[in-house]
Amino acid sequence: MFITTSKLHHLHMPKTEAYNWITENSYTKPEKVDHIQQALLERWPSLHIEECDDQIDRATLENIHTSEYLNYLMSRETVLQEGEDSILNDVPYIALDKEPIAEQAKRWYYCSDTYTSFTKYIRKVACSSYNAVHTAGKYVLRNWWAWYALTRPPGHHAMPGKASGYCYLANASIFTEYAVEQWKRPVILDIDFHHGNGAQTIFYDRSDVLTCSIHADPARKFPYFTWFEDEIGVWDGIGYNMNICLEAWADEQIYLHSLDILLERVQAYEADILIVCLWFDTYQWDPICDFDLSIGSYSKIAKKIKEIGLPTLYVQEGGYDMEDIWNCAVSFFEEILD
Ligand code: Q9C
Ligand code: ZN
Repeated sequence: MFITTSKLHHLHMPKTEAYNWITENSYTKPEKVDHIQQALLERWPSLHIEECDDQIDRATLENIHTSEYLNYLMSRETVLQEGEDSILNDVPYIALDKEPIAEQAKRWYYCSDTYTSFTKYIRKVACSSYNAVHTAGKYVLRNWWAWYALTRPPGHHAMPGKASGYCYLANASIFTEYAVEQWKRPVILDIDFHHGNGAQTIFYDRSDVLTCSIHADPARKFPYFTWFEDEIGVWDGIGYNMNICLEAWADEQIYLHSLDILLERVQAYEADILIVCLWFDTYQWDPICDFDLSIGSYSKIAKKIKEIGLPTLYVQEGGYDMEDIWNCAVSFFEEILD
């Protein structure tokens, strides 16, 4: 297995986020990917790591994102100061169908929550994160069996015209669309603790991409509003979206059982490439999540995914425990590399 990383991710370091009027330190620390990279290299010293810059075709991004949103991301570099965060304290759900003229109101239009901060170099950083996914994905399209895009920021909550849940560009979805253009039949399997709502939204009316997610019940956790089990797709997409929502303290047994259900559907779909939105915020000590998986659970999850036997692109999403996150990663990839 091989890894791509986003060269520029240290340029994005939001300081704070807000939740219920409380301002906390941001959970999206750059160290988490650094630590994982270090741990994987210690375990497998000859691992090939490719660092990716921000050179990516705008047309590739525009397959998923709106042009006005991409312009907004780009203009942060001139509008924001070095080190400035633009976190919201509140999000008004009004007048959301048209870009406002006032600069200070635009963030309400281009961001849907109070945790996702725009920073000065966010365009560069998000493009470099996507480029790592794109570069890894292109190897997988050539039938390399596993590449891991160890990137930051994540992507699975990003919407065509909005940042959300620490995400700016819909990394996995942009690449999935690219794969469809290359005549592939992809599956997105999202095993982050939170629902993969970007991919569900983007591919909801389509049958040429299967989207599956196991996540915390949105009745309890982000992204809250929707993303329940009865959301199975619309029009051509009926039957091509599958959600499994779990209660708090869901343990290994419940989790593996849910994974079996999704993987059965993946197999029936006869995909030729698997895109896994991967992360370790399902870990029992994660500070913002409430599942009960242990370090050893990740080997078992990896084993099941590997048994599907498809060329697989692993895309990093969330994960906030700074003590054990690399142990979870090593446990997962030990099984993949075995
Ligand atoms: N007090 C990803 O895992 N909820 N995004 C924060 C903290 C936001 C998660 C509440 C969760 C966003 C990629
Ligand atoms: Zn998450």
